[in-house]
This record gives sequence, structure tokens and C-alpha cells, in this order.
Amino acid sequence: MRIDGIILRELHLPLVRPFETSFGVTRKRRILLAEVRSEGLTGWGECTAGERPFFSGESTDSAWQVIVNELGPTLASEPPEHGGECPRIFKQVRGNRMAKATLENAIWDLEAQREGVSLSQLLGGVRDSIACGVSLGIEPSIPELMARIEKELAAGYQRIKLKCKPGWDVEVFESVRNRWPEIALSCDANSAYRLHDADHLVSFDAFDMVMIEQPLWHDDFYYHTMLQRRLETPICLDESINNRRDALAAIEMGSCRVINIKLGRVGGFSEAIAVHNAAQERGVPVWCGGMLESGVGRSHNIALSTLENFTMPGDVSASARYWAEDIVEPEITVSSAGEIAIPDKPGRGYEVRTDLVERLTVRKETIKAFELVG
Ligand code: OSB
Ligand code: MG
Repeated sequence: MRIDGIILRELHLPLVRPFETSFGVTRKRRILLAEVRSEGLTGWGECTAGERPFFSGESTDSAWQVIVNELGPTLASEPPEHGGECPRIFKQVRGNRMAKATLENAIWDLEAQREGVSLSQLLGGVRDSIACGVSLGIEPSIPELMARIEKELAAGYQRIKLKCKPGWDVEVFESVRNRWPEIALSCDANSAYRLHDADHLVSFDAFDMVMIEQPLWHDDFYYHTMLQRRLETPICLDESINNRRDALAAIEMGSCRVINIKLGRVGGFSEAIAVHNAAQERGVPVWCGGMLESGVGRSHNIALSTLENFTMPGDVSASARYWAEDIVEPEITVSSAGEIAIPDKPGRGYEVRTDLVERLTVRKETIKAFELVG
């Protein structure tokens, strides 16, 4: 495809409520959007890097630098025909997977539009709606958390995930289970525990959770294997899985029994599909994680979640849970059955509100091919 222009923008979007994890509180998102223009069409990508390099080593600012100075000019100099060619085009740049996914996912969006198919169809999706869960941050008090859970269950969400950390775990789980003995419940520690917490983590088995997400180090397999041997509850890995080889290692070592796939964390659709397929071939279910995305990233997550092995409800939920006003139209909504219906329009299926994007933009850069940069 001919690349007619790559524009990178930074937008500031305040969250409707703060989101607290074991590594910190997010009140406002600094979102990078890539707009790739080709032959009259526009593909959109969103960078899922955090404002600070706490979830992974990437941040909004590191991704900006790598996209503007490396990946953008590389893509403009070597235009792909398919989204699937991006990993090869970006191969020389190590790491920086969230930055890479920003551009690769925009190319997949373009390709779907060019072929006149939905992004879900282009990816090989098999479902016309996806199952939704919610991820609930650490709250100031247990009653406040209980009120949130009540609201999300009433809205229809199929699984409740509780962020946890030492001091915000068993007491919380006990209260939730006493009130809702039957709901699908999970927790996510974002690496807040260490091996000396193993006995404590084994006590989580009493709460009959669907999974415990990333209890130990962000880059570990071995100690998760040791822990999984002692736990009845399946471990789900998030931070530890950067690519297909990681998924294979984790599955073969018994480090986890479930995998959370995030597009940014693995570097884009190509690698996300590879992780999905590797897990499927080995009978390991996957689900789609979230990174507090705007409607652009959310629409990519929705399309990804239609692949066959996404058999567990993901962290992909309605726009209104995050934003007073989302940057896509229509906004993403969830039915009372806790499902998102897959749009059948070409591409992502949610229009970008370019006027609103322009108003929210705090910096903008037009990226040129290397030969034009000199
Ligand atoms: O670990 O899944 C995570 C948000 C920011 C960083 C890491 C995580 C999360 C979430 C939120 O759990 C999921 C969502 O977008 O709703
Ligand atoms: Mg997680």
C-alpha cells in the first residue's frame, strides 16, 4: 500500500474515576494515536504504554520518541501490503512492543478497509459478540468496592476482576465472596507478591477464583511454576508474556493455565494471533486484557477477542466506564447480557471523532520517510 502520511498525536483524556493498581494510581491518560493515510483511507492505532514505565519498560514519552524517530520513518520508507509484514519491517528495533503495535494495528485497520471486511473478519474472528468482564481498581474502602461490584453486576458484566496487593486481598475477597458466593471472580496482583508470600497466596484458593493474574515478578516463569504447583487456582500470566515463545515456555513449564493477551504488550496483531494460536494448540484458554484504552484501542481489542480461543470474558468493557466522552462514534456499549456486539462495517467499525481528537491534541507530529528526513 502507498503510505500518504503518518501523523502521531498525543491526547489528554481524564478518566471518569481514578484507577489504582499495585503499582500506582492513574487519573488521566496521555494517549498516543497514530493516523496512517493510504490511498484515500485512514487507519488508526493507539499506544497502550502507561504515563510512567511501571507496567512495562515503555512509557508515553519513550513510545513517542521511538515512533517518531525510528518506527514511523521505517514504515514510511518500506510500506507493507499487509499488517502481518510489520514485525519484519520493525525487526531491527528491539523491544518497544507497545510503540510497534501502535503502527502495526493501524496497518491492519487500513488493510481491512481496503479489503472491505471488518477487522474481526480479517483477523479470522469467529464470533459476532464477545463476553465482557470488568477490572476493578483498589478502592479507598471495602464498602466502596462492594458498591462498584454491585453496579457492574447489575450492568450485566460476566466476570469481576479485583486488583489486589498485600493488605488489599484476603479481607476483600472474603467480603466479596460472602455477599456473592457464585459470581465468576478473579484477582490481579500486577507482580505485587514475592516467594515468601507463597503460603499467603495459597490461601487465595479458599475463594474459588477463576484465576490469579500475575502474582509474582513481571519477567518470571520459574517461580510462577513453583507457585502454580502449590495452587489449585489457575495462574494467568499477563506481564510475563511478551511473545509466542514466552507463551510456549510458560505453558510447557506449567507457569500458568490461562493467558491474558494484550495487543500492546506483545507488539501488535501478528504476535497476538501467534500467542493465541500457540495457546489454542495446547488447550490453554486466553482472554483479552485492557490498558485503559480510548475507543480506538478498545475497538482493536474487540476485534481480537473474536478469535476462537478467546473463551473467557475479557477486560474489554464499555467506553462510559472510563470516559465522559469517548473519541469514537458510536461509543462502545455492553448489553445487559454482558456482551459487545461486533460491528460488521469495514475496518474497526467505530468512526474516530476527528474534531474531538483535534481539540484534545496537545502535540502532533507528521512523520516522513527516512530518505525525506535525509
Ligand atoms: O494488569 O490488566 C492489567 C490497567 C492498566 C495496567 C494494567 C492492567 C490494567 C487493567 C485495566 O486491569 C483493564 C481495563 O482496561 O479495564
Ligand atoms: Mg493484568
